[in-house]
Amino acid sequence: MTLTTNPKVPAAGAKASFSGAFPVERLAELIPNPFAAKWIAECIELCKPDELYLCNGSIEERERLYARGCADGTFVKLDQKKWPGCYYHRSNSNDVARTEHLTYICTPGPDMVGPTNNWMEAKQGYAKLRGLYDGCMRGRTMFILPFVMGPIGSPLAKVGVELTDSLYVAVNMQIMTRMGDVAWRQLGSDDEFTRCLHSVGDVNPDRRYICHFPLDNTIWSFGSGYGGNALLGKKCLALRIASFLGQQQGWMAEHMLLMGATAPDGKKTYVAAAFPSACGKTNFAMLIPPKKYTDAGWKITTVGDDIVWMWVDKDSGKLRAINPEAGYFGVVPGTNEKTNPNAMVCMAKDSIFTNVALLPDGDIWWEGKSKEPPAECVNWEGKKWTPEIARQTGAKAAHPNSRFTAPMANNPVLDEMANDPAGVPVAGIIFGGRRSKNVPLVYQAFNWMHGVYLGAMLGSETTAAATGAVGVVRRDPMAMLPFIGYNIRDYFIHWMRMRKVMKDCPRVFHVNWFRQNDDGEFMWPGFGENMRVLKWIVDRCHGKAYAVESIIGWVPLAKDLDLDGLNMPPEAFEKLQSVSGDELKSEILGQEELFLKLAGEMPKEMIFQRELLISRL
Ligand code: GTP
Ligand code: SPV
Ligand code: MN
Repeated sequence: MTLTTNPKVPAAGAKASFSGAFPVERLAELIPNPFAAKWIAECIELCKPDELYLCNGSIEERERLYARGCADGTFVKLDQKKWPGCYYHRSNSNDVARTEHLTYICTPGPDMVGPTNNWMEAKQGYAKLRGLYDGCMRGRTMFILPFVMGPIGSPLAKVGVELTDSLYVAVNMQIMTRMGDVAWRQLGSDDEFTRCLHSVGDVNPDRRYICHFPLDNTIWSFGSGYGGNALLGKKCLALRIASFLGQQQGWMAEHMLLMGATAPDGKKTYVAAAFPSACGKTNFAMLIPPKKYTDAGWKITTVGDDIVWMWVDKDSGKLRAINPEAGYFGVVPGTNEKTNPNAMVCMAKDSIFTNVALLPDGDIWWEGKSKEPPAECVNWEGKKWTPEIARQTGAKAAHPNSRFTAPMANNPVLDEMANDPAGVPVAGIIFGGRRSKNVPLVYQAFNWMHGVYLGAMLGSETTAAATGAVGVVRRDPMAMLPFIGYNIRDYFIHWMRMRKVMKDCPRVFHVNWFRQNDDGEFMWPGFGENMRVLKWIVDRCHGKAYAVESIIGWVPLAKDLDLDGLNMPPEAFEKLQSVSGDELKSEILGQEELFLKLAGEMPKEMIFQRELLISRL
């Protein structure tokens, strides 16, 4: 049985594809596509693995791989009463987040990648990495993972084949993608698939390269086993390569969640939201509304929590979207029954936990799981951890970027369209960052072009999802700074041009759940209470809710947004929404960072939007 296959697609006529180890002589027989077989043979010759293991994504296969992983130390089987089907993995402590400074776009010349990407000349990139791959799988197994990104049958669905020497990557990819026969069937006799080669190497940051060759539809990743660096269907294919293809072919790949909001009258509105890494996408995508909303008939359903692919439907002229993934690779710390009960259900079975703390009885813990920490555990670094040690040294039990990998089929509020190849219509687009100062809770752009400007100028405090300093405000356009696979100038232009092919475009909004008062406390309760903001947004999409025009955009007054039952007096809300002249000036100065980076290449529409803002000020 294959997981998360679209039931609408007829079953394969052929027998289920092979799963397991096989000798190289059987390669041509077992790999149904000649282009894939040829490429795999070349990679085998380069990497020289001891064993080949073809995956078909079945549950039975996953159990076999978990058993292997428990035997070789990749996994620890958790207490199966508490965590049925769940396994624990601890990574190398130097390999716990995306490494943006080691991530490259490799093209013939630097102009294609622009000022926000690391560039490597393509031939040099291949040469450098070929040296690293040479013999790197001696004594190891090469797992062959055929997968599809996107609901089966969707016009945008893309096939990839990942070759990896990491068993951890193999099982994670089984959860995160649609794997096996579906991929071979979609590929047919074509050679259009993303060639994904991955080796953990010796997990040495000095020999770590995450290289993308968009012109060859190829990804070469070496030296890291971390999600975004190693699960190549995710950020590498579904964002960097896909954004490049989308720009060429007239569609969009974005770092967005996608959710449905069903109102009491039964009308469902889909919105997509771009927040940077570890800034609330998974939480927002699965939110459980406050009781009075559910009592009234509101319901939130999840299509996706991290990535969307969007295109303009020819007939309606409206934007539609799919989630290319089949699972969630979510931030664990801070997740509990109060903040995100649906995520707790998602990870309750058949999931992988990476870099949380392990208890002696096979249970797990993380900061924010419960008020009471365990008396003793082994932390993400494999060291003894007690609350006392934490007090003395500041050591964390779970790494701040510890993650769960869970099948989206586990989600109790999975949207009924999540597997539908036709996708869902997008009525609203939300941009949001993590901003402790200066940025209000919510406002709406005047129009698409102004919305593109707001997205382009998005600022956010850096998080533990990428290595480097945490808490520094940086410009993260559309939450895509680390994921645009080409020149950001062309990316902005692509966003503006999309308007021309839409008959009716989504309304655009800006939110910030993270504003703090002078005591460093969050001014907005967040999580489920974000429903109140979402309701205003949904109503605005249908031309219903009230707002007043301000310098920055359309803003709700206290009376326009439902604060009933929140213990938030109107003055507190106005404070949360207010932006002083000085705050706005400092924000405009902060945007300068991006203008300087693009130097003379910032599209003139963006310069015009800034001039308009300054003149309003
Ligand atoms: P990636 O998977 O890295 O792309 O992250 P994400 O955008 O899905 O972020 P996620 O929902 O996992 O949230 C990241 C962190 O922000 C978690 O620790 C959450 O508890 C916290 N968080 C999410 N939503 C809110 C909110 O509304 N208010 C506050 N204060 N914290 C939040
Ligand atoms: C992010 O960093 O935005 C993530 C986690 O969603 S990873 O897939 O590792 O990039
Ligand atoms: Mn993400």
